[in-house]
Amino acid sequence: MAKLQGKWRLDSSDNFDEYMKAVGVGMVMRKLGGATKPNQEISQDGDEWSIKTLSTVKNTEVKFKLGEAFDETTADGRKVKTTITAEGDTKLVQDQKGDPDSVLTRELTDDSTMTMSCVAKGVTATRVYKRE
Ligand code: DKA
Repeated sequence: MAKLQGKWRLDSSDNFDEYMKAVGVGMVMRKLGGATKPNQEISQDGDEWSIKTLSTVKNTEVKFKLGEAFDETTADGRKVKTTITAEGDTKLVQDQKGDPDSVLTRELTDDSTMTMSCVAKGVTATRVYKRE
């Protein structure tokens, strides 16, 4: 059982507007994206994983097996080819190939904290989630 499983709520966010600009999100969506505090629900059933992200902007869900590429549509509508891998039982790395490429990393930094980094075009946003 991966330790990242469970329900998380955004607690703080740094440089997310710059990240959204880097991936091409327009101004109106950036305002909405910057204001909302998403919930994430991470679950695992055997080798089937799911990450649901619920926010006032859009609800998304990715269902995947570790290491197997799948088609993802991001909350802002980009179509990307995504592969998610685990590092130990405390880190998930979501590698999105698209225009542009981006990597979203979720890491358990203590029992009640998941730190997410969003990287594209050399720009990094850091988003801290707390366990609900
Ligand atoms: C998160 O889940 C952020 C994931 C990146 C989303 C891409 C841009 C969304 C624009 C509304 O905390």
